[in-house]
Amino acid sequence: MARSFAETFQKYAENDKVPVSSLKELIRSLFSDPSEESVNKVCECVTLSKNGHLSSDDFKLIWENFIQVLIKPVSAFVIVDVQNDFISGSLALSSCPAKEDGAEVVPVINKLLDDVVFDYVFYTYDWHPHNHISFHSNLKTYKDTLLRPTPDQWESVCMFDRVQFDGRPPLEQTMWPDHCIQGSEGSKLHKDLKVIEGGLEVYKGFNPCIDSYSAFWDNGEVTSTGLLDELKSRNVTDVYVCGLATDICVNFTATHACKHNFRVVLVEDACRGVDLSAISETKQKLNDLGAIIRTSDTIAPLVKGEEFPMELGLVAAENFRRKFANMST
Ligand code: VGL
Ligand code: ZN
Repeated sequence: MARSFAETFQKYAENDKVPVSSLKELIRSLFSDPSEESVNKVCECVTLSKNGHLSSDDFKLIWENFIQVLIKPVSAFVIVDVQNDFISGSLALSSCPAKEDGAEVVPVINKLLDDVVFDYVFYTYDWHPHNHISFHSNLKTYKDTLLRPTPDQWESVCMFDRVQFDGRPPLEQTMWPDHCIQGSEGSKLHKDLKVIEGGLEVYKGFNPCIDSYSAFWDNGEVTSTGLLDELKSRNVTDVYVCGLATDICVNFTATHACKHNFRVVLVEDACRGVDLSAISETKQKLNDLGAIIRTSDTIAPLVKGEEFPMELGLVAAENFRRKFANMST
């Protein structure tokens, strides 16, 4: 496909205007295996439901705010919680129901860091104070804020049980073993994980009173970690998510990335999780939110803007519509 505005405009314009039917043809040619329904959807979004012909200015807007996103995406690789405690420590995934080995993500992530030029790389840390509310060992301290079970029943709560704490908002909380205590050996990244120069760090779960599975927001969606601002200020369009655990922190992080309208790719072989059915539910839900699930050997052409999956095209098109919706009236 032509990679400049002038060339593309010339190719599709008739008398200095691009017929919407030709734009549709362009859209159809961009994507691999597009359904007519998605082509129409993309077309409606970027033409703001205009019919007939697009002026050079109309087409330039589409070029700069839609086609450019596809061919020059700005990527962030978000490596979630590849910390010792989830691999060999107190919350090792190998002792969780799915019996997965968290260490297996390390060579996969390292190879991606070697082979693929992401614009930005983020390393997230689960980063709890010793008095964190998610630790079963601290339940006595927080028992008076229990809603379910009642405070007098706190001693019957077992490790991995789900309880509910009062708060704004009231929140469900799984009781975990002590893990990822700030500065401890268990909180360190796996020793073989490649830490690249210029990599950015994100800390979460540092407030003793609220857990934070997502690298964007705490579980009450009240306090931000700063990741969203870091991505926005760098004009990131595409977020690649991997790490531990697929069905918990990777799940919440990727979900928030979708909800903040990033184009999201879950790198599935660079993730390991807690529970097999929760892992497959996570993938289904992310797919429903417009994310794509890919293996690490298929990432490079996406990052380079050489392959355009329709699902990500639809997200870019919706973002276009949101940005310029007021211009159609
Ligand atoms: C996580 C449980 C508790 C995770 C963090 O990183 O997936 N899981 N805290
Ligand atoms: Zn945690």
